[in-house]
Amino acid sequence: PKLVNEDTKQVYISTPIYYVNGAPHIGHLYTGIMADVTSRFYRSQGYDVEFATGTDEHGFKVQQQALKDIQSDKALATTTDPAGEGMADSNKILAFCDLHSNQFKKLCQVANIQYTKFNRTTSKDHFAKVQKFWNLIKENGFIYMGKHSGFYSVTDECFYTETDEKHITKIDSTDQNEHQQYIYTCPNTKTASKVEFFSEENYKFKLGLFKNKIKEYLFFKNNNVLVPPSRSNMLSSFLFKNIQNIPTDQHQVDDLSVSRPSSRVGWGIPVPGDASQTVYVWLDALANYLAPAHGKDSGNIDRIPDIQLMGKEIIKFHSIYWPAFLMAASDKYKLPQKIVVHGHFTNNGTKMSKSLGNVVDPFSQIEKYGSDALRYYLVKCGSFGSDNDYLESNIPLFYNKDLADHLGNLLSRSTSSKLAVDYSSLPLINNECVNNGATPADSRDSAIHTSLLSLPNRVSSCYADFDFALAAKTVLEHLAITNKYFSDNKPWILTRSDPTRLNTVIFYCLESIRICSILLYPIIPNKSTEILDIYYNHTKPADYYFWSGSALGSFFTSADSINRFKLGKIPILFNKL
Ligand code: ME8
Repeated sequence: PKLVNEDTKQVYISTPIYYVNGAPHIGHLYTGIMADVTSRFYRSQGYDVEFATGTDEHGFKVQQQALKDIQSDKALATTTDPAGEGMADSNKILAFCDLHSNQFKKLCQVANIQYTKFNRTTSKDHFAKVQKFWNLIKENGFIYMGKHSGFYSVTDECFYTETDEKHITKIDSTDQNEHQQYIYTCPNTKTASKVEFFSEENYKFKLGLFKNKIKEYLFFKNNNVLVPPSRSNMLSSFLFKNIQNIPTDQHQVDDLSVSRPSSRVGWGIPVPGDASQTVYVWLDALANYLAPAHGKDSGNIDRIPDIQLMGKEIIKFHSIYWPAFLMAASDKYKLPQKIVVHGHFTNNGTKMSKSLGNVVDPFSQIEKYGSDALRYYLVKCGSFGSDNDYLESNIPLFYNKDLADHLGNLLSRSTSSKLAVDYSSLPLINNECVNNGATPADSRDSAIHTSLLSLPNRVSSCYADFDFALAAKTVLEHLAITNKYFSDNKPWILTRSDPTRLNTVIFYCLESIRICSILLYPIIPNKSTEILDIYYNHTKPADYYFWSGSALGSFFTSADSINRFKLGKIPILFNKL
């Protein structure tokens, strides 16, 4: 598999920006970690990485929740209003947004998610971005004033389509404003949520005109944009209605309403030149991805993420609306190359979501198990193809079984002082075998030698394919081979009977630990750094996280590295959880 932008070695990776209507949960952390693994992997291959995440702070849903919390939560009302009386509603809403946005930022910090940009849609530069983007689309003639009536879902911040309306029922009650109430029952999950009926004037975007170009971009150009490709099923009904029976040119894609009356949704960015309308929260949010031009050949056009990660429920917004907006704004934009879509974490089979109130708090999980253990768990059991139940008991289980028993055990037994290894003999072995690709002199070393030699490439292809669970599994398999190699060769006997053979055996074990730590670095950066610090005397991980270059080549080649290794006191790195 190929990496993106192999010519420029620059990549821009993004996560969705999260609604601030509540605190972050495990699902949000999951996407952040998948994006962080991607970006650490790309850095390891020598790329200059831009990694953007952030918070989505406008729209009806946030506005509604903020007003509710401000009313009911005295603490929020007083802490956000130091002057006491008279703070404008919009300032209070902003204070509410600050509170939750900071929690998302804090989560990145404790989970070791190394973003380069944290976008907030309430920031000044975002305001300018959205208005500029709107104007480009408008000036190109793709936005017009129209009328829209239909059922609106506050949870999803979108109007339902005709097909969805089959699942909407009238219920026997009205809200405090005497509005008729409706319920939408999701045909897949059977969950019910409230929807409202609106009939209003708003600006519309000529989405229908882009149908064929979008199809070409997603399906016909052979660029494999969607990862995994099976996710395209979720778009077929939208783009093709019925692929088999209806000729595609006879199927109309409806235009999309892209503004809301400010009287209903005031919390947002005004439509340029018409303050009676607020820009639709999804157009507003998607514009967060536009980043300043970068690099020599980019001209003046904004940068678009090359790799976009997200949960499956927002695939339509990212693979249809977003490229359509971009195409409408300018034909110079370089469309996203990979739209990487993962399943949901569920709680006892039900999707974890703020609206349903069944979420797991990521902060307490990190406090309890440490960020590496949680990252490892999420990578191992989260899957891009399916949904997965969050099973807390598996966090210590996976950590102990895989990392402590395999990597930790190998590290402690190979560095035991009882073996009395003479490290100064190791470089010779290195130069003769692993480094120059020669076959080992002793056939007892063939299996581990071959496995170690091909490991970096095998693991790289898993990362490049976004199959991080398989990357970890591949490393673990090599560690299992190494542990068996250790036992089979009985170094505790060799130390008395055959010191030369002892050195060979220990060399392979130490090289395996070193290379496996580098390859696991994107997933468990803390532990890998601790281990690699024993090998390398470096102050920043950048020095050893490359594995496309010489860093992976060899370690036991200079007297300096041997001295460092000898002097380093090996601490017990893996305390079982
Ligand atoms: O949709 N399992 O924000 P959001 C896995 N603001 N991932 C989950 C998850 C779960 N149970 N729940 C949430 C929005 N996520 C918009 C996005 S982008 C221009 C605007 C993750 O707060 C997953 O990445 O509802 C999902 O797509 C995202 O959080 C939705 O976060």
